[in-house]
Amino acid sequence: MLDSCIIRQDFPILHQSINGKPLVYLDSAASSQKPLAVIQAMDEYYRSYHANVHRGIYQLSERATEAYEQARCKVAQFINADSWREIVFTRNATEAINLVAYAWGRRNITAKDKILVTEMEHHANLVPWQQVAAETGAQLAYIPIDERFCCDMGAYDALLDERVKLVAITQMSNVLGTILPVREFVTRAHAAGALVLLDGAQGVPHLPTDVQSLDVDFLAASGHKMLGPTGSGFLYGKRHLLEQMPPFLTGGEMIRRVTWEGAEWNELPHKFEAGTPSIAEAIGLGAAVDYLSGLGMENVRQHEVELTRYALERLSQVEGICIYGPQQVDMRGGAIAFNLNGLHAHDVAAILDREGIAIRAGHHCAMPLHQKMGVMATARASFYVYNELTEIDRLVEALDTARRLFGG
Ligand code: C6P
Repeated sequence: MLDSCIIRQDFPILHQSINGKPLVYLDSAASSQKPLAVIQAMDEYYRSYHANVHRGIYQLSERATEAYEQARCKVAQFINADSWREIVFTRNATEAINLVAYAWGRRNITAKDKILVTEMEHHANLVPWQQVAAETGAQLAYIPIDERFCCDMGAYDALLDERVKLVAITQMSNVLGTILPVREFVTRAHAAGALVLLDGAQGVPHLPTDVQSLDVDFLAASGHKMLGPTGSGFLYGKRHLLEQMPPFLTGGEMIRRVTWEGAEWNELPHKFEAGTPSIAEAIGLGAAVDYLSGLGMENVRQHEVELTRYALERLSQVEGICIYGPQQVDMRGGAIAFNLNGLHAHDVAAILDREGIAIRAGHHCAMPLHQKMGVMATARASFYVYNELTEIDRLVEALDTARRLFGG
């Protein structure tokens, strides 16, 4: 495992008490905490070289432009994109998926076509496709999950026909923790002539991700879930696809030339970055990528495998608990949703908060999935590089307290 004692020194926010108890932060799937390296990179930008990018012929602007573009290269390298031109900065994964839905979906999907998504998608990778389907008349079909909380690949094959234009799937479920066999999805989709959009909001922060070996056509991710600042995210798209797509938003920055009659678009990726971008946030994301690369994504994954293994073992001993998601750690990541018999998930979260433990409760923006599971809400603990086994012990103790308090 990674030495979380050392790692925790880099995260100032973790060194505090909540309700008189040392904070245990188990909500990284919603948003991760930030290391000093990220905070300092953004601070340094604002203190020493803030200026707009791609515009000024003066030193501050040139320095800001260089740092902004360097961050893009770091992201490209992190996911092994073929070129930095394939990385478009966005505010988050949601915006990246909407970019594809607007600029590619509405252009390429017609009433004859089908879009496939899984039943475990976050609303961010579901509602945009419902909208595209509603506007174009295309059919939206769902790849079912089985009793192991994995995708039913036989059902996927049955749904895949020549009408399917897009398969939009998550890399890792934010509720079940399920890791999808992305390469298998892609091989079958491509054989059927469909493109694949991968929602990497939960996968990219926790799993080594290589877009070329996965051969996905688009990948969306959020910076704030991978140690970066809020307001940072990115879209990866294969260059030939991005080249063919019209812009999503229009205005300054994204043009090459404007006349009274019209405009010509800038080259990639600037064509998709209208207006002044989130410069500090991109620089912060670059620092986050450096931090994760320094740890090594294989080590990040291994650390979370150990945490998840221990958590599943300890949690399964809690009386009256129901855990949603695969049992085997090689098939899942460190987001564990559960319910305690007779207790509402919000009550569980509120009691844990009294013990200084932060978890999330609700439908986690996956309402159809919760409907399928027959529950309105779940409690969810999720881990990252700074979490330790002793924090799982604290979680289990607090759940026992919750059960006793409510007489469960
Ligand atoms: N899930 C969670 O607590 P944004 O909000 O754009 O940064 O990320 C959207 C998103 C997309 N896909 C998946 C699989 C996600 O988990 C998320 C965000 C958070 O689970 C907030 S709802």
